[in-house]
Amino acid sequence: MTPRDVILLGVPLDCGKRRQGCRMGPDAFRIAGLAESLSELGHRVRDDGNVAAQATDLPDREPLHALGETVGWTRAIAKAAEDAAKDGMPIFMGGDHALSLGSLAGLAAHAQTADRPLFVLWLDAHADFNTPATTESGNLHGTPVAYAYGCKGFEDFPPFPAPIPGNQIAMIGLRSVDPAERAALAETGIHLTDMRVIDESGIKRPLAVFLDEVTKANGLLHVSFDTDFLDPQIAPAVGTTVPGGATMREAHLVMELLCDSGLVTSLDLVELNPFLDHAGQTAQLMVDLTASLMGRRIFDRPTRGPQ
Ligand code: 4U7
Ligand code: MN
Ligand code: MN
Ligand code: MN
Repeated sequence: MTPRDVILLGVPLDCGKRRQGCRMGPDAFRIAGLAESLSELGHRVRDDGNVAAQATDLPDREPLHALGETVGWTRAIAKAAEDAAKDGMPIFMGGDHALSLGSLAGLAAHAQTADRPLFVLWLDAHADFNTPATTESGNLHGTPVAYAYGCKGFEDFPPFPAPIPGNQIAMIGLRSVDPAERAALAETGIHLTDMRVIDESGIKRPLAVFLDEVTKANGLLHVSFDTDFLDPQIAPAVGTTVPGGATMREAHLVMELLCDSGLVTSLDLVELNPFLDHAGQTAQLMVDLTASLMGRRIFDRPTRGPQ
């Protein structure tokens, strides 16, 4: 893999749901050696420290959990994301998945300036396609894709710079989708790969189809990696575990195919809750998978796509 300018951004955001602990994520990723693993692969790595929350005077509103705080984070992260994307490949070390309200907004603004379409690969057990109007839990970590797609209901948030069309979004790993999300997704053209498809025909094909579209459109590709994409048996440090997730081998293959494609321009690592981890096992696994995405391999093989 061609050496990249990697910019690590810690985002100790924990307000996207009620259960606390994800704010310890950035330090867990650091302690598990993310920067060192990427440097060893030949990348130029810069750790910009942690993004700071931005204050807002927006009042909270039932049933939404921590609306004001989440909107503040969204502004701060969007600014940091847009700036970092100019300099290289940002990796956002979360933090829960509300982080992506900000990373997607900043990257969409960057893509607009760069005059390239932004594609999003959502690796997650969940669709995160609720809106502040449809969410039953009130947890805003379940909403970032709806925000990026341009759904109604986000009036308290900064307007999304350039909403992302459904055919530029792919979700892989789905196994917990709320009824309102299912209804809303049906109209969108978002590429949906649930665990049944993966069980019946493997994880490679849906990914390859999507990556071909990114290539054809000369798109930017943001990968949003929710730790709960993985099966809880290998990744226990997650608040919202759903059984039946991606195996080590499936996840590893996804990372290797993404690496071969040479298409990934930014990455979220989210929903790791170190408070629930067993001796750093999940943090280490996320770091190892990121290293595979960034070029670590067993043997060199001929690769496909631009490098
Ligand atoms: B995550 C949920 F109801 N859909 O909205 C909700 F099942 O970032 C879960 O993917 C959201 O972990 C999960 O609260 C958000 C629920
Ligand atoms: Mn999830
Ligand atoms: Mn998620
Ligand atoms: Mn979760």
